[in-house]
Parts: sequence; structure tokens; C-alpha cells
Amino acid sequence: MTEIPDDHPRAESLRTRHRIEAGVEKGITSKQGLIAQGRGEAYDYLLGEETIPSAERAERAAAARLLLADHAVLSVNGNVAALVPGEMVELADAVGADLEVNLFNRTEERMAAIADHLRDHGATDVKGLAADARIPGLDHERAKVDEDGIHDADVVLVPLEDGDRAEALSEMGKTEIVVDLNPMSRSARVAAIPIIDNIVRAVPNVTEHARELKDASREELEAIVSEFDREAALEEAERAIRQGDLD
Ligand code: PTJ
Repeated sequence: MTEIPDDHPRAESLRTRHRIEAGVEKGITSKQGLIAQGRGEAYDYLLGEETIPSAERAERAAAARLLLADHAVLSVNGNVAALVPGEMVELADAVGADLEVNLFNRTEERMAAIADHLRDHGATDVKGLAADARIPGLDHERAKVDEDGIHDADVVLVPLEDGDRAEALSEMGKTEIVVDLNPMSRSARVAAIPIIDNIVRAVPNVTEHARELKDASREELEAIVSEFDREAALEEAERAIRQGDLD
């Protein structure tokens, strides 16, 4: 990998790009994942490559909602595994959630490679390999989930998700927390808590809020969730994109 100087104005973005490339080389990320990353980068550029205030509020609400869950599951795809494997393990630990590999382009090889990669980053239990339940209304491969994982969950964090599956999960009655840089995407629009931020910033931020809120009462957590206004957050992100100061 080419050395990226720290003072390069887009150093973080270039490092993220390299992590996705490495993910493809390791058989973790799909080639389509490269295209998805490019799309994400474009929105991130327009957002100023920073966590905007409405995303910060969404991240706090997400932490509170995950802490309130009976059974929270964090869904991991090939892009998430390449970009934030250790950070996802830390978030799962902080909120007591399960990790489940759930792929758009599912192959047994990629499922196993991602589960191994998460274990290398400290995960003890990785779900998704049993695939003994289905999400209704989706074609066979994309619908595969674990009975004691996503199928059973009341709250699911679905980062970088395709719109069909996000809609199908929401129709199953799950509370969805979506991380997606595009505030106009269908997945962001169906989410109870849309986080319009780069996954590399969003996941550590949610973990930080969760650690800070770990001794908060149920009432305090419920107040944080109910005060979060998803429509306002989506509008604020769209406005930031349309009016952003680009350099
Ligand atoms: O690993 P698989 O097989 O499950 O496939 C994963 C991808 C991402 C390829 C698949 O889910 C897909 O094709 O997704 P889409 O429909 O391209 O949607 C990805 C969304 O994530 C887009 O709206 C992007 O803007 C957004 N996105 C991309 N990179 C990031 C991101 N959002 C946050 N952080 C990113 N780094």
C-alpha cells in the first residue's frame, strides 16, 4: 500500500479506500462493495467528511436504543467487516448485542472469511452461518438469517444496507438503526434512527455514547430516544449536502 502522508487533506478518506481494497483482496468485501464505497465517499465529501450535529444526535439515540433493546443484533456485511471490524466488536460488547454476518452477495466462502475476520478482531460468537430462518418477502440468498439472531432481534443495526432488505426488516417489526451516508436512500428513510455519517466515524461514536450512558436509567434512555426527530435529522443532512461549503 502507498504510504499516505498525515498532512494530506484527504488522508482519512484515502486510508478508508485502502481498507476496502484490502477487504476485496482478502475475499471479505465484494467487488460491488468498491462501488458502494465510491458512492458513500461522494456523499461524505459533500457533508464535509465530518459528523454533522444531527448525526451526532442520531448516534446518541442509537446508543440509547441499543441499550434499551431486549435483543440487539449488529449486522455485518463485506464493507463493514473491512472498514470497522474491531469497532463493531467493541460496540457489541458495550451494548450487549450479537454480531451477525448478513450479506447481499452471499457465498459460503465470504461468510466464513468475514466470521474469521471478526473473530481475529476479538469476537467470540458470530452469528449468520446457521441461516436457519428467513426474512419474508426477499429472494432466497438475501433472506437468510439466524433464528436466534436477526430473526429474533427487536433492534437491528444495519449499516450500508440495500433498500429492499431494510424495508423487509422493518416490515417484520424490527426497530432499525441504519448507517448510510445518503439521507435519500430507502434504507435511511425506513430507519427508526437513520445515522447519516461515515461508518468509520459512526460506530466509534455510538460506542462512546453507549459507554457514557451505561448507568443511565430506563427513563433517561427512553427520553433520549423519544426526543430524537428522524425527519429533522434526514432534512438537516440533505440541507448540509445541498448547501455544503466545499474546498
Ligand atoms: O457485502 P455484501 O455482499 O452484503 O454487499 C454490501 C454492499 C454495500 C455492496 C451492498 O449492500 C450494496 O450494494 O449496497 P448499496 O445498495 O450500494 O448501498 C450502500 C449504501 O451505503 C449507499 O447508500 C452508500 O452511500 C452507503 N455507504 C457506502 N459507504 C459508506 C456508506 N455509508 C456510510 N459509510 C460508508 N463508508
